[in-house]
Amino acid sequence: MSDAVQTQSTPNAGFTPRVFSGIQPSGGLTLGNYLGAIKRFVEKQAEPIEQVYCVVDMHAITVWQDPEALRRQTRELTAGYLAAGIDPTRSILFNQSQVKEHAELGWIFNCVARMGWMQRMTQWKDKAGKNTQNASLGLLAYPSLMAADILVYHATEVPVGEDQKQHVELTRDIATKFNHDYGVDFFPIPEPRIEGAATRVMSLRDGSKKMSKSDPSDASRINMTDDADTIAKKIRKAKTDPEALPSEAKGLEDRPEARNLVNIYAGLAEMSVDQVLAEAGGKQFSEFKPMLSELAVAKLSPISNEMSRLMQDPAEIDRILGQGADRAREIAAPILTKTKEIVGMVG
Ligand code: AQP
Repeated sequence: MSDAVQTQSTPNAGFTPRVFSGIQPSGGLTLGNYLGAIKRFVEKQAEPIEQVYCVVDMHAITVWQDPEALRRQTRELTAGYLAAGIDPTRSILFNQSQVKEHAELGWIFNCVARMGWMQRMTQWKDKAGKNTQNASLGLLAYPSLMAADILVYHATEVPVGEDQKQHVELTRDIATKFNHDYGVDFFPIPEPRIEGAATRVMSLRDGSKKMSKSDPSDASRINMTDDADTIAKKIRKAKTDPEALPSEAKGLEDRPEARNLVNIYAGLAEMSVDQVLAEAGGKQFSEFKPMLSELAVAKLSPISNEMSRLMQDPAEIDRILGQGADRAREIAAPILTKTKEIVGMVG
C-alpha cells in the first residue's frame, strides 16, 4: 500500500465504508448530472459497499421552487436514478425531507461551521451574485446541511462532480472541528470521489461555464428528457472553434468548447480522452458532432424512455422513496442520538 493510500484511509479506520451522494430536484436532470454523478453511482453499485443516494429537496428550496414543479422534479429525478440503473433494493434511495435527522444535524453543524467558511464557497458567490442581502439564509447555510447529509450516515466516500469538491472539503472541516471541539473521534472524514472523463461538463454555449439545470438557456444543456431531434439540434448548435480536432489531449488545452465535446464523448463511450482523439483526431466538427449526437442518443434514449414509463406511476415512485426513507432513518437516527448526547442535549 502506498503512503498516499495509507494517509487517506487512516482517519476512517474503524468506520464501516459507506457511500453517500445527492442531487437537487431544482430542475430537470442534465447530461452533467448524469456523467458527473448518476452514471458513476450506478458503476459504484457493483462494489460491495453500502450506498445511500438522495434527492435533496431541502437544498432545492434554497432558491424558490414552485411547489407543483418541486413535486414533479423530485419524482422525475427519482425516475432518473432508477432508469439509469440504481436498484432500490441494493442502494438506499429516498428524498431528504422525509428523514428529519438531516435537518437536525444540519442545525448542530450550523453551530460548528464558521461564517467565513460559508462566505468563501464559490457556489454561494455564484448563486447569490452581487445581491447577497437578498439571498436566502438557506443558500448560505446549504453546505452545512450537505455536511449533515453525508455525516448523518457516517459516510466515508462521496462521489460528486468537480463543482462539489469544495463542499465535500467543507464537510471534512466540519467533521474535524466537531471531533476536535468535543474531544471525540465520532465523525469520519469523508473522501470526495471525483473520477472519470466528464467530472465537469460545460455549457454547450460557453465552454467556461458549467452545464447546469438552472441555466436560463435550455440550449446550454442536454436534458435527460430531451428527444433525439433536440439532442442532435443542441449538439449541432454547440459553440466550437474552426480548427479540426487534435490527435492528443494536449492540443485541447486552450480550446474549452472542443475539450468539452471530447470529454462528453469520452464519458458516454467510457473511453479515455486519448482513445477518443486517436479515433477522431483530424476530424472537423462537421464530422465529429454527428458522431457525438449518435452516441448521445444511443446512450440517453433508453434512459429517457424508461423515465417516461416510470413517471406514469407516481404512486410507485413515492412508495420507493418512502421505503428508502425508512431504511435511511435506521442508520441516521442512532447517529443523531449519539451526536446530541456528545453535544450535551438531554434526551
Ligand atoms: N456540469 C456538471 N458536470 C459534472 N457534474 C455535475 N454535477 C452537476 N453539474 C455537473 C454533479 O451532479 C451532482 C448533483 O448536483 P446538484 O444538482 O446537487 O447541484 P449542482 O452541482 O448545483 O447542479 P446543477 O445542475 O448546476 O444544479 P443547479 O442549477 O440547481 O445549481 C453533483 O455531484 C454535481 O457535482
